[in-house]
Amino acid sequence: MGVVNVTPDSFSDGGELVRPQLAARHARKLVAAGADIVDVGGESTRPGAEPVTADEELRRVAGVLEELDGLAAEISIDTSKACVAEAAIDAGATLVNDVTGLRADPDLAPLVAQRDVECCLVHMQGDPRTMQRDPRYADVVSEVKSFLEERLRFATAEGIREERILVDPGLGFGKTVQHNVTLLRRLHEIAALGRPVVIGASRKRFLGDLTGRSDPRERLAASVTANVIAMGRGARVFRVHDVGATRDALLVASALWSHPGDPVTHPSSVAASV
Ligand code: HH2
Repeated sequence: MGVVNVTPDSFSDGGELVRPQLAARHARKLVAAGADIVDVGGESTRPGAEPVTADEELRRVAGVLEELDGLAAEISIDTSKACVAEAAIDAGATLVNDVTGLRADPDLAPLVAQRDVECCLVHMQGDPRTMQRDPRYADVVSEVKSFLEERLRFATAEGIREERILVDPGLGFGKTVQHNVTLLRRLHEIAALGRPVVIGASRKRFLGDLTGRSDPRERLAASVTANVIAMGRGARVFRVHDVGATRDALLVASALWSHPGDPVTHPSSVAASV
């Protein structure tokens, strides 16, 4: 899944793609580089971001979606607003990526159900304005897993077919570095929910903290590594800014890890067997 942020303030690429033609060209490049899905977003959810109005968000994404008519990839709309999702679905989007896990807008779940599109349920503690102020968990993995289980029950009760639902532990959404690391280490517990796991590690701040790289654009190796390890632990969709490098790494890693259950998947087992 390649990221197309049509926002002036996204943390790693804000302001680059505010013109629809530029955003659409970028989306086509991501598809040429191997993206199966492009995720179009008109509202930044970076820590501290201010919410945007529905009109403004619609205005940002509508032009891009129009330009993407006939794209050879699935279109995902990164929104928590039903009116934005509806316009995107009308324009050809088949996946609604909601970082609030269908909690922000009561009209969104019925829309997804009625239009029979896919949706991604993301875990977030708090909201983007406040989520990085001292997030706390007794056990981050079991709490994220219980949240996603509850959201899955909610979504299916709203009439969304289970096979249409993806889940995402929400790296960076109300999590410290250690919370993100623990989630990635124990991602197989989230994968045990039985729905495809989406992972959004690309260029995120915890990778900067682990590597000392303050510029998000210098976090490519860190991002690719996180995605490869996440794949070994059950992730199936990788939301990334750098599609080509990620694709190559995932292809090579999956060729070498031809048996997902193989103990060699886990570096600790490699160390133990050497
Ligand atoms: N992360 C961001 C936005 N949308 N969606 C999913 N499913 N998972 C994520 O981890 C995720 C997401 C934040 O990253 P980005 O879009 O690059 O930045 P911004 O929110 O500043 O636009």
